[in-house]
Amino acid sequence: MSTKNINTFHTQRMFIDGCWVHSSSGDTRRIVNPATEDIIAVVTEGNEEDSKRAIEAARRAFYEDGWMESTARERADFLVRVADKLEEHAEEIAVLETLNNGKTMRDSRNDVSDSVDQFRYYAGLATKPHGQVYDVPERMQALVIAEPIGVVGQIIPWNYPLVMATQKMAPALAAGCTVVIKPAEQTPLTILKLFEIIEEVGFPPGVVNLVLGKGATVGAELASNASIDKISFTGGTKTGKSIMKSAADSIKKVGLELGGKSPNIVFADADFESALDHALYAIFANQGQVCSAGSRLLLEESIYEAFIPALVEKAEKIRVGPGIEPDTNMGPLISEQQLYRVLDYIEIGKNEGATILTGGKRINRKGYFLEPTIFTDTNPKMRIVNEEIFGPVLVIQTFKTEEEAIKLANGTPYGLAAAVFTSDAARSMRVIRKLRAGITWINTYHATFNEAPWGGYKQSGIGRELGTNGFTEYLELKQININLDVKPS
Ligand code: TXE
Repeated sequence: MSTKNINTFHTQRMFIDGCWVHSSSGDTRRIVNPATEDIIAVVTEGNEEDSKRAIEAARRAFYEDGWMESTARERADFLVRVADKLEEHAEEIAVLETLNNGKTMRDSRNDVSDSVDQFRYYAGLATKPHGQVYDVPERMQALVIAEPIGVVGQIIPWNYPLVMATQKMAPALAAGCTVVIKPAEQTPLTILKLFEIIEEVGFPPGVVNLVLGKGATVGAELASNASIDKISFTGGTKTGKSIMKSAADSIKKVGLELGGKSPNIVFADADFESALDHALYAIFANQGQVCSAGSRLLLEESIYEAFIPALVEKAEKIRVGPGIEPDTNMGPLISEQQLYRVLDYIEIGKNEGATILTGGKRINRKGYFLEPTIFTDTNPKMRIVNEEIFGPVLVIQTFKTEEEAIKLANGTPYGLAAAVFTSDAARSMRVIRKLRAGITWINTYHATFNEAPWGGYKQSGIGRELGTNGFTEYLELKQININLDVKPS
């Protein structure tokens, strides 16, 4: 929805080289509340030229203006101040997130709180010891020091507009990199608020830049421009592949957090009520628009008859409505386009011969609302079993043995997350160790912490975010070998 010069609203600008600017083209974009379909803001629509300007500013800030040589304590101070101001405006930002993205207020509040914590965590990490000292065979001393990678491009999706941005920005800035960040077209509002804070805190010009606009223009420029030293992307696997190809030309470092089709395995000996509640939370949290969503429920055959009616009954009690209303459990999908993408998958599932147990339809009201949907009678070859749907659609598979559960769980090209529900401790570890996934749970789902690394096996991505690994992703290692035998003559 890109338009020329709409005057209805004050057009929000982007932040390049320490200044709020309109795009060079004058284009604007309308931002929609997915719960009401109302236009809630108009923002400037950047393009390749604007991206190039931001990249040049970030390069100058890093190589010429001294950010490269800033001390860890200076950087930590900036990050702590961002955290404090974000916390001060937490409720206002959470409301904005819900209006722009559709998610429930509970989810938005959690996201803002995670963002605050990320700035504090990486502020702390910046000043901790980094580097190594080696004993080497000759009369030498070998040291390894860590240095910032340089100019970083970061591309953010629409499902977690603020928290995905801060989990990339905070470690990059703590490491001493400069940043050019692009939010998703649909969801720029909370990141715009974050940049007001960035401005107030007073980062030197060019250190942190925000370019708004399309993936195909702004995003593609970040991925291909040789002046970017690392590109970090969260989004769909198809887009991730194209970013990796573009990055290959300049051998820029690549971090990718992509899609998933994560299995949630429930054995017959699991605590019934807990497994039930988590199975629903795994798929319907954030409307199923979560990369780690438990979108495949793998049920041991012997509990199928008891589990399914209870699951359907609870799914039908989920209150779907605007996220801003306090008793809402599930909000709308992000856009009409995403709603139709998910509805298409529902048709595909029906045509493949799967049975809908509940849901399957758009809800008849304004906004992009969809009924919580559950499919059974599936087989591992079906597209709805293998492809990421990215909506509130659960697919059920059944198994008889532990080996069969593991085979089914590992049977897609993805490897982001997985969970096991059982009361047998040895089995839980035995199964988890065989699952090819980067984020796993035993008797819970979706619990995640800024302290631990986040990322996927197989086609779910490359590299890790969060924790200490999320920090080292923005560092280069340099070895320094010192000859100890040189003496003054
Ligand atoms: O994602 P895209 P879309 C999955 C999910 C969803 C599908 C499509 O399955 O149904 O992707 O959603 C930017 N060069 N996920 O089309 O395209 C884009 O502007 C550079 C999973 O919205 O991946 C946005 O900022 N950048 C996921 C970001 O990429 C490009 C979250 C994500 O958009 C680009 C979102 C290009 N050529 C979708 N094209 C997750 N892993 O959480 C687009 N972009």
